[in-house]
Amino acid sequence: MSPPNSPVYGFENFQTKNSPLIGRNAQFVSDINAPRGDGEFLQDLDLTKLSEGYHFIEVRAFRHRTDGGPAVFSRWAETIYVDRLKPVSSIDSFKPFGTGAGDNDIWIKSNDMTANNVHVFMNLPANVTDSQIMQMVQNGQGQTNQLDRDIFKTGFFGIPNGNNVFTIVTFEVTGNSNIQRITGVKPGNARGAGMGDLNHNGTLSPDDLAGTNYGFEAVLYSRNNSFNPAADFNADGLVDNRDLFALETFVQDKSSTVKSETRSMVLRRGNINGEYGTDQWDIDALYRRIGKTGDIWYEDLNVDGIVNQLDVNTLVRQILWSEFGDFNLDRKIDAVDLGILASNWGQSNRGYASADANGDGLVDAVDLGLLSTYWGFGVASQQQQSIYSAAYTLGFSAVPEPVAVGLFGMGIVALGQRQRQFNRKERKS
Ligand SMILES: [Ca+2]
Ligand SMILES: [Ca+2]
Ligand SMILES: [Ca+2]
Ligand SMILES: [Ca+2]
Repeated sequence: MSPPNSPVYGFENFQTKNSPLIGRNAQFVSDINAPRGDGEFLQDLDLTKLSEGYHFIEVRAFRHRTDGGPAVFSRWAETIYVDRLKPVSSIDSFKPFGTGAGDNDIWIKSNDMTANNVHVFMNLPANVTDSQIMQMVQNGQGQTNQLDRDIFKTGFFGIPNGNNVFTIVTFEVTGNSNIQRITGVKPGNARGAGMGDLNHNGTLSPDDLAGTNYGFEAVLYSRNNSFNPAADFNADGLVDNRDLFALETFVQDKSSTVKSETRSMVLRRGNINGEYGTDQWDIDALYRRIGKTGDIWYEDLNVDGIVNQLDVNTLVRQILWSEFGDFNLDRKIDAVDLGILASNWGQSNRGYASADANGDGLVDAVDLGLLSTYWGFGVASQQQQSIYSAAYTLGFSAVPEPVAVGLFGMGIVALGQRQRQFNRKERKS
């Protein structure tokens, strides 16, 4: 250990390579007669142990000296900038100014204090690319002012009430930059009624939903080429079916016109084949498109990136408010649907309206199984009847024997009741 007054106090020797021109003897003491090195000194540094930002390296080079006098050395110092990570910023606070609703200064904090320039944008659509954002920065848009070492500030007029998206572009002295999209930002002082009030005028009315160039439907069908914070219910910076379905839940306690406008909008989203509203033929079309790749925006109803049975489930349940086996889409599974199944029993090339519930074109035990699983769906309890009783009511001639056998096979019909049906068949024939 060197004493504090030593010129090497606090310094370490080079470890990676230490090859002075004046070599060292067997006692590891500098010796003018020892073999010479090449004069190179190298030291690997573990910069992961250093924080982001500026650090200082100082090197002291000592001249060989044989008379025991004071050390002769020269000093070389260099500033280094450790830049392992992208510069990360966060929203520090909103500070209302003036009296306008939603007029706020936004303070942005450079988390590691390495930022030397910050730009910020409000509610950019998700489809705006990083390179487009960098071009906007190049054009001088979104510039903030540095208020303190780690605080950058700018102001926005009329920030809407909703799940706003703030896109922060942070630069550090090395020129490194970072683009962050912060979603679900709700300043305390905001403009409008919030979710669903897309024009931020304080009320959720049908014009906020459809038939306008700013309503929910316009934003939804822009496929994220436009954005509105009052439409982003799940606060992910996107406006898609997840928000559409959340909107429908949200409006259930709103006016009947708002509810019916929303219902119409949800139904329109299920119009897979683009014809005649949303009906059984859209279920057929979606079944045929299972596994589709490429542009699947229309078919990927549950927005999970693939087209599969889950999208049909979404169409039948979330969009049509129905269940598998409701072949006439009256939101009830009852004797009418059983009659449709019975009259198509054993047929092929059938669609949903003709009792093919699972999309394989066949009307068979699988479809009967689905119908019986959801039997009584949407039917008030006092009006419910058992599936066998419905079959009986239909008259056995209307229920082909294989259907009845299918029902028996599933254990739905008791033996005595089956006997009655056979008797009925005999009477009729
Ligand atoms: Ca969303
Ligand atoms: Ca899907
Ligand atoms: Ca029905
Ligand atoms: Ca089928």
